Amino acid sequence: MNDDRRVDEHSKDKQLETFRRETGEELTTNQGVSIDDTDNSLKVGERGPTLLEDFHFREKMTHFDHERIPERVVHARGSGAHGYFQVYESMAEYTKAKFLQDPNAKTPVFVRFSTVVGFRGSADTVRDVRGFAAKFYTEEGVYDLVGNNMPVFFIQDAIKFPDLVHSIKPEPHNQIPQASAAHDNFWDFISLMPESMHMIMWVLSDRALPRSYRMMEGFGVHTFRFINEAGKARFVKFHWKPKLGMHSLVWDEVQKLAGKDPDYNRRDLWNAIEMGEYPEFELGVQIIEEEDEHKFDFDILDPTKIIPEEMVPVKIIGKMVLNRNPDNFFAETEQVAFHPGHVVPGIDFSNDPLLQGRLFSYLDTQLIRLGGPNFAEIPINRSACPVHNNQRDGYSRQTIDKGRTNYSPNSLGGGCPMANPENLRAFTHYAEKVEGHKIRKRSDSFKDHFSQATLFWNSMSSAEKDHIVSAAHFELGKVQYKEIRQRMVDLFNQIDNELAKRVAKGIGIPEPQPVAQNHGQSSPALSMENTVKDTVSSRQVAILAADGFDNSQVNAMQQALQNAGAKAMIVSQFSNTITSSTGEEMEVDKTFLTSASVMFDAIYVPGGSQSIETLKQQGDAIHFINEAFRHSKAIAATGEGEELLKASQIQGVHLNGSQGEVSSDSGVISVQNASNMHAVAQTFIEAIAQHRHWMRQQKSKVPA
Ligand code: HDD
Repeated sequence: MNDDRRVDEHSKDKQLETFRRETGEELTTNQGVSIDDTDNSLKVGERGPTLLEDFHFREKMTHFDHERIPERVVHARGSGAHGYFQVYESMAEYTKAKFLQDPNAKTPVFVRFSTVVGFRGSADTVRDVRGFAAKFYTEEGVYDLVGNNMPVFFIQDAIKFPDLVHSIKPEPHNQIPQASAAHDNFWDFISLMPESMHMIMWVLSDRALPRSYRMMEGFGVHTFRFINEAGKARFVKFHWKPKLGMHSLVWDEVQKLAGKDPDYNRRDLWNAIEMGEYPEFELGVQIIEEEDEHKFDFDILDPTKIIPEEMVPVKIIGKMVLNRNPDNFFAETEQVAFHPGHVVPGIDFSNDPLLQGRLFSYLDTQLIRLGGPNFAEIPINRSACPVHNNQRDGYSRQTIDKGRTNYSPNSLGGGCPMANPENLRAFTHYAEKVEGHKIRKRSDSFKDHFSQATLFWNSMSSAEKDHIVSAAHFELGKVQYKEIRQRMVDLFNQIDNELAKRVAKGIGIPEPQPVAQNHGQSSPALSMENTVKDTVSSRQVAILAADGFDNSQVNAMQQALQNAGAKAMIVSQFSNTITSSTGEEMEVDKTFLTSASVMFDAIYVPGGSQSIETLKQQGDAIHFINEAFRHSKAIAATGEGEELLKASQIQGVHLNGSQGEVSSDSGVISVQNASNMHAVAQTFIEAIAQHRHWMRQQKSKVPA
């Protein structure tokens, strides 16, 4: 018996290796019998009927017929990656969890990011919460941190989850709409569920449109417990902070991307890892002493509440690096089974009623989704440390348990496997003292549904507020029943009168009178404006060019972008090579047909009079510029490139770079005299790092 529990960064990979299979040369049946023809079924004569004895046909066909498993009832569409987690310093003071002790130890992880509402084949870029589920293969067993990219949830009690999900999924009579909350059923439900309003503010905000899975925060949402070696418990909230900062797309852009590249976020994650741009997230914790449980003006067991970072700082304790794509989507990303109940010694639950219900649902769902109780044997789900118990049999059992005993206590098997109360490594549930009457009732401490929604609204920049209001116009604009829109305006009015009036204006509802006083508090950590904006690492830049482009300008810009970690691509009319004004040839990476401005973070237009004259005649090139401008992206033009900007609708509105001067007003850099390409490129790079330039005025005048 090998009972070695040691786990290192490579343990999980080595375990998976035992299940991997390369494609061999010879085609066989599942029984290993060689096959001479897989293109023609066995028939009576060339034109006769197929024979039942064609075992190769039957096996091939039945396997195919059974290829699909039920998709997840929520979070059906997702993308996964392997990596490792490493703690920065021992957390022994707070928790005995082994993987949080040794800064030199790397624990293997598998992470799955997901959208919530859409079906498995739906588009990535939709307005939705994103799942952020991490599986840690620790030497004390599997630990799952099953979180989202928003720190609160729609409901306070898990018993409402089926209602919530029914309301947001496509309506049952016609299965419309796909991957969208913009329909009557959802807003009908929400308008009757004031506890959802804090979460609704997050869902209407830019957080619901991440530029990349690599550029969003993650949250454990609930309050959990850390338990240290001495048995002392503290409350803890988990946070993931992306090293690249938090960045989002804009609404018009996500809708276009859903058609141009429905796999946008999936592709981004995959490509980043293939390129060696490994996504990194830091793990942070907010720790609350047990005696401080009641010191807040909200209940820390209420999952519709955050603990503002200004109130309890987030202590950064380690980092996760995702450095390997899965070998097989189905085997790994589809079959991975997360469960908030997968905890290890040192981490425990709280009485949050949403968490308590989740502890039932996840195991239950895997039984139907993965076909029975043996899902923990599926390679991606296997613990990296040994597993021993008396659980046996069931569909597709893999393990060959030796010996005659499958019960406990036993004497015939030497009493093994044995639950040992002396084992200090064993999981011991925290002995919280609880007493009360059996009642179906919500605590009064869960009743304030609006203060933190107001806090969120107050914390937004003016651009973020604009986006929330127009998101509400879109979502509620799709709602046919006016009484639902009215009820929503009434709820927004509980948050802030200005917000309610602005929402009302766009959806044909009278502007309401104030009913509640805004408390005026804010939390700067909630605004994405305050995120990291110092890197262009892995950003995608389109260089628009045609025959006759200025080679030295393109080279200088490409080099500078590459040095800064960004990826520049030549976009032109045909997928061919183009020739510069001095005769150099350059490969075209993408065409106007195979790409679009929405797939890039920034645009550069180099000079070269012939190139610019050609591009000026191409509506696609003009559209590229207008659209990127509308989406507030950085745009640079050098030499004659400025003429292309002038030919677009952004002309006159924002171009204030005069000859020889480098200007980045509102992220548009236009320099006629390109003698100092170094300075231009640096200004452009700084403008890209800003992610978007919301301050641009008159954006709506630009047609795109
Ligand atoms: Fe859930 C999947 C996150 C509330 C029931 N949930 C699921 C996934 C994530 C979350 C990230 C996808 C995991 C994966 O990639 O496979 N869920 C959350 C968060 C919640 C939450 C952060 C609130 C704080 N969920 C929640 C409740 C219930 C569920 C209240 C039911 C009582 N969730 C499920 C589920 C899913 C699931 C039905 C579907 C597929 C799966 O579990 O494996 O059991």
